[in-house]
Amino acid sequence: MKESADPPPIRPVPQQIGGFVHYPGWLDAPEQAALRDDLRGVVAAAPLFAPVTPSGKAMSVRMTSAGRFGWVSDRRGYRYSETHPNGRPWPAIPARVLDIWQAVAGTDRSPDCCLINFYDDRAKMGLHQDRDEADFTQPVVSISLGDDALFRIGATTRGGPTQSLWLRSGDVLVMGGAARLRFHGIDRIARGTSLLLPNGGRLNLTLRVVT
Ligand code: MD3
Ligand code: FE
Repeated sequence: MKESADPPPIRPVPQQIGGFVHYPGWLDAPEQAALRDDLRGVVAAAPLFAPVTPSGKAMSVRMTSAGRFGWVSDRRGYRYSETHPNGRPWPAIPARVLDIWQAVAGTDRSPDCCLINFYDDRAKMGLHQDRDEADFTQPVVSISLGDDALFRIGATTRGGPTQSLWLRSGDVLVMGGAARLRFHGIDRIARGTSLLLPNGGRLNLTLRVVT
């Protein structure tokens, strides 16, 4: 017998937080599972790698990308690259991911980079700005899957006041306007808060227009 179709998702009311737009639970459980399965295909084609900072330290987050450009870091520096460290082009951004961008980004342009960050329960990302893209009027869209993460948002200058927000599986966050250049980072992951990823941890997708 055919399984019954998933009911249509109920989309959350967006929450404005410091110029960011947060959609808690934008993706329902079946959508999260479908996205996780799409990402298994991406990671099979472009394996997660542990980036090294220009100073030679290993980052605790593992990464890969989809789309024309991926983000890489090694002793030569941080940059966008059209190839994985293994020399091959990145796989395409899954259609389901592009649909989310279409629904929330509010721009006619399409993302040309989908960075995939994987956090185990010890991984974190220090406060930084995203400023390697050519056009800061284009928003960045983040999609969270798996364990909860404590996200910290600062000012547009280092050392300003910060505020914190938990990002949960299925949440979507849109950074546009002046918020596009705010410092941000991940302080910690709350182990065991989601069953989406069988071995735990968190996947974050960030969609960007690079050129
Ligand atoms: C605010 N990733 O990959 S997503 C990154 O959860 C990054 O993996 C974090 O910061 C993560 O660069 C945070 C939320 C996010 C992403 C991009 C932003 C916030 C942002 C760009 C500008 C301002
Ligand atoms: Fe960032």
